[in-house]
Amino acid sequence: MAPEMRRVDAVIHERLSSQVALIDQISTYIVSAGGKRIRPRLVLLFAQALGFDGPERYELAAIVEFIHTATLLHDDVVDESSLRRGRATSNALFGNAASVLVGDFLYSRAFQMMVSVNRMRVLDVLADATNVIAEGEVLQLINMHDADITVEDYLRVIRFKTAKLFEASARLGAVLGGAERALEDRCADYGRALGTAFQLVDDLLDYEGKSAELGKNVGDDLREGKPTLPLLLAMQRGTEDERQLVRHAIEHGEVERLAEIVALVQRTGALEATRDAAEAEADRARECLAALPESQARQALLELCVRAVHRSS
Ligand code: GRG
Repeated sequence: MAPEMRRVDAVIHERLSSQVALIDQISTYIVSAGGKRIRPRLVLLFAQALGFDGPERYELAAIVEFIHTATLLHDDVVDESSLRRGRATSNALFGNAASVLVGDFLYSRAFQMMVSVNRMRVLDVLADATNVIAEGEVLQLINMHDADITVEDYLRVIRFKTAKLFEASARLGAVLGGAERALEDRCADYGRALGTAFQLVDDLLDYEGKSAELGKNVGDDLREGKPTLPLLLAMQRGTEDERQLVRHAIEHGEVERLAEIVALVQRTGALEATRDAAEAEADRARECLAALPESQARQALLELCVRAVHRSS
């Protein structure tokens, strides 16, 4: 994939340009910090698996990365995060207003690029996906500091805020590949399951990972009072005192007792159970690939299922 991804990066850098220096500065700052580029990879791999090799694939791959980057810029403001991709966040460096506005620039640039692809189905998929992502963030906001949300409530949030863009990326590859609707839906199901697995692991790494490897601050979720699956499961499995400890942390967003809570999440098996849930989603994703003919791209999609679960960043 390396030469393919270099082509995507070339499109990304070409399309970042703006006459406004601050936009150039911030967008280049965040994009050049890297990132795993998983969503563009999904577009390319599904297009390739279905035999499409037109140049629109690079454009669509860059579009989903722009949308992803816009959501990161906005998310770091909402969450008041200070570290992303191993660097100070854009909001920490340039301020909230500049970060939100450059996020808007990237988001609207993505829509300009979509129009240039000139396919109604592409606009349809991405207009729907971005709307659902925004709904997911608002749902998450409503759930903040609420220790009584259910696992289903939590899963709904992560399917909306994270899995939806994975789903759209996979679907777009299938659209380019001229897949019939049933096959397109299978490809989208893969993206949705992979994205769900990916966010489950993101949430467990917040308790298990190391900030240096993760490129962001461990414990941020607890600081914000985010009721993620590791905490929900620890509450289900702990003693009454332990439940109260976690409930208090969610309701007040405290990190003073982070070490105690990490130990509890580990002791109760909540981390393992979260990883099991991610494995189950990855298995679901794998099953969807049976609909594709054998190819190197299909193999790479299978490998992504392993990497989404067994990763440290
Ligand atoms: C602009 C459409 C739009 C919506 C704004 C703030 C917001 C609404 C959405 C945020 C959604 C969000 C950031 C979800 C988390 C997704 C996630 C797991 C991000 C990290 O993805 P990685 O690990 O990042 O792929 P890298 O750095 O590798 O690119």
